[in-house]
Amino acid sequence: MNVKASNTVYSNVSEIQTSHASGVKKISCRYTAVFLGLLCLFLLAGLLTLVFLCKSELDQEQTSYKELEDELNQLKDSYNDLAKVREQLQQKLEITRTNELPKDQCPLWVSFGPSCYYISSEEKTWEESRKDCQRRNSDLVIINSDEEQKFIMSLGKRVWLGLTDQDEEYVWKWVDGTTLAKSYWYHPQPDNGVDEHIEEYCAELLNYNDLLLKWNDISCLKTNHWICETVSYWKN
Ligand SMILES: [Ca+2]
Ligand SMILES: [Ca+2]
Ligand SMILES: [Ca+2]
Repeated sequence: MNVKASNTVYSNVSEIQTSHASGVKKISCRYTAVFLGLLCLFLLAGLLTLVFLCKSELDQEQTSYKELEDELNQLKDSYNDLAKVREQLQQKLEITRTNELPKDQCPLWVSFGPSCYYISSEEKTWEESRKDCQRRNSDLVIINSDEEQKFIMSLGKRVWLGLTDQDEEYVWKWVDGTTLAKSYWYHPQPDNGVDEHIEEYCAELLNYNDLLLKWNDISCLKTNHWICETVSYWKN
């Protein structure tokens, strides 16, 4: 082989090697492109899955919130219904209280109008008398009308009334907390014990003059008969 032929062979070999290297590079680029394309697809799929999961969770939370809202509305409706029932029961109770009780509702007490009355045979202080009434599920008598005043007067006893100005001088209140509206004081009562030199915080019904059975203020520590009144059904 001469030199020229030898150079030609080397030149061919070099071209083949260059061509081969170029082919390897092209294949490598294709694989990289395919790999990147697949990677993008996986990322896209992952992103879509994440969005789907988040949306499902959000939907579930919205559903739970809606259920809670419905439950709250049902509870509000139930509360309103119960409030109506309570109001109706209160009205019925009020009607029952204001209706005249049959006589057999006061088997041991005296019946008058809507109330039952217990008239004591003993004498006690105002406070002790009141406690006795409370033990009998009642309280000291409250005069609500002329008729009731006349009825209490007709019993002919000097008795405690459920009336006091212990909280504020000359502001007379009944034992149920109501302020005195119509009164039956025996003139010049109430005088707060101006001649007795002792504070007078409790009211009594006098009986020393049949024509003038009216009210007097007196020391709560004096002893008197007392009258209990209840407007409820008999409980003892
Ligand atoms: Ca009364
Ligand atoms: Ca007084
Ligand atoms: Ca007095």
